[in-house]
Amino acid sequence: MGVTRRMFLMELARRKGFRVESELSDSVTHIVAENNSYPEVMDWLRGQAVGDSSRFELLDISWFTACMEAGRPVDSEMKYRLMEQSHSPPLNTPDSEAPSFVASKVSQYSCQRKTTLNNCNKKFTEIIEEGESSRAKEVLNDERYKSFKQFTSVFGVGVKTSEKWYRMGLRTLEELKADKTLKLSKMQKAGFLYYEDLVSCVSKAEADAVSLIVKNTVCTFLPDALVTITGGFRRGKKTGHDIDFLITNPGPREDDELLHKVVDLWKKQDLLLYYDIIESTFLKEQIPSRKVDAMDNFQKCFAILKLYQPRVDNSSYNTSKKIDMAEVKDWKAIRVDLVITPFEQYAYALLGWTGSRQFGRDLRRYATHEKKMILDNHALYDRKKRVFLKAGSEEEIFAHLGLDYVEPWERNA
Ligand code: DCT
Ligand code: MG
Repeated sequence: MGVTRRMFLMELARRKGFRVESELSDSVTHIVAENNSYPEVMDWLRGQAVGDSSRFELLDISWFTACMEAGRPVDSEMKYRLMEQSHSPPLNTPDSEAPSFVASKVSQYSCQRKTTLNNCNKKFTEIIEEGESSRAKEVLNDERYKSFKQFTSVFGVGVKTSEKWYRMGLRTLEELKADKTLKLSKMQKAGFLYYEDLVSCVSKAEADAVSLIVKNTVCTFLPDALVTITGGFRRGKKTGHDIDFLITNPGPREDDELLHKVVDLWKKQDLLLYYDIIESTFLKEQIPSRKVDAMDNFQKCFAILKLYQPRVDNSSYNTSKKIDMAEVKDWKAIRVDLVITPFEQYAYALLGWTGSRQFGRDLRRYATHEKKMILDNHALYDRKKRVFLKAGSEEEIFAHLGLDYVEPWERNA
C-alpha cells in the first residue's frame, strides 16, 4: 500500500493500543498486506532474508479492519488469511461468498479488455463528456480552447494552423470567413465550402449508400476486389465523422492505377467534391514502425463525395412560395477515406483501420513491451526470432500476440 495510507493505518492501530512495528523484526507476529497475493508476500519475505516464514500470520487488510472495528485482535480465521491457492486476496467485505472477479486485475492494455459501445463507466466519464466539473468548466470557457475547437472543426485545419490564426487575433469561424487575406489550402477551402455537411455526422444509412457506390465503382475495374468498411462503423457505431474503406485484390494481381481510375470516373460522374491521392511509400521487408501514432504507408485517397439524397421539399406544398427545384440542394458532402492494401497485408491493415485509435495504440504497446514484437498496419515483426509473422485474418494476429480474440464491436476503447 502507499506510504500515506500505511502511516495512517499504523497510527490508527497504535491509538487503539496495538503494537505496530515499522520494520520486520523478531517481535513481529502478524503481517498485513493489501492488494498483494500470497506469492507476492512470500517473494517479499525472501527478499528480507527470512528463513522460516511459518512463524508469521500472513493476513489480508480485512483482518486489520475487523480488528480496528472490534478494538482488539480478532481471530485470524481462514477468510482473513493469505493462502497459496488463492489468486486474489480476500475481499474487504463480511460476505465471504462475494464474486472473486471483483478483486481480479484489470489489464492496463485495452486490447486485453472488451469495450463495447455500452459504456458502464458513464458515471466517471460524464465529467469529461458534459464538462460537469469546475476544472472542466474552466477549460471549456477558455477563449483559446473555444477558438481552437471551432477552427479544428474545419476539414484540413489542425492545431498548428489554429495556433497561427489565434495569434493573428482571429477568434471565430465568422472572422475566418470574413478575412479575405487568409491563405487557405485546397483542403481547407473544401472544408469551408462543405462545412455544414461535414460537421453533421455521417449516419449508418449514408455509410451503406456510399458503400454501394464505392463497391460498384471498384468492381467495374477489379471484379474480384474486396471492399470493406472499417473505422467506427465496423465497430458498430451508428454515426461517424467519415467513412473508412479498405480495398484489396485477392490473388497476386495488384493495380497501382485503381485509385486513379476510381477518382477519374467519379469526376466524370460529378460525384467528387475534393480528393487527394497519397501514393504508397511502403518498402518490402520494412521493419514495422515503433511509433504508436505513425501514419501507415498505404496508397490512399482522402475524398469528399457527393451523396445524392432527394429531400422532401415541404415548401412545394405552399403554392404561394413555390421554390424552383434547381435551388434545392439534393446531395450531402461526405468524407470518405479509401485505403489500398496488398492482399498479404490485408489482415494487418484491417486491424489497424478498424481502430479504435486507443485500441490500436494499446495493441502496439502490448506487442512492444510484453512480446518483444513490433506491430503496425502492415506487419508484425518478431524481434527475438527476427521474422515477419504472416497472418490471413485478425484472429491469427491476436494468436501471434498471445491475446484472446477481441471482436470489432469490443474495440471501442
Ligand atoms: N487509423 C490508422 N492510421 C491512420 C488513421 C487512422 O491506423 N493514419 C485508424 C485509427 C482508427 C481508424 O483508422 C479510423 O480512423 P477515424 O476515421 O479517424 O476514426 P473512427 O474510429 O472511424 O472515428 P469516426 O467515427 O469519427 O470516423
Ligand atoms: Mg472513421
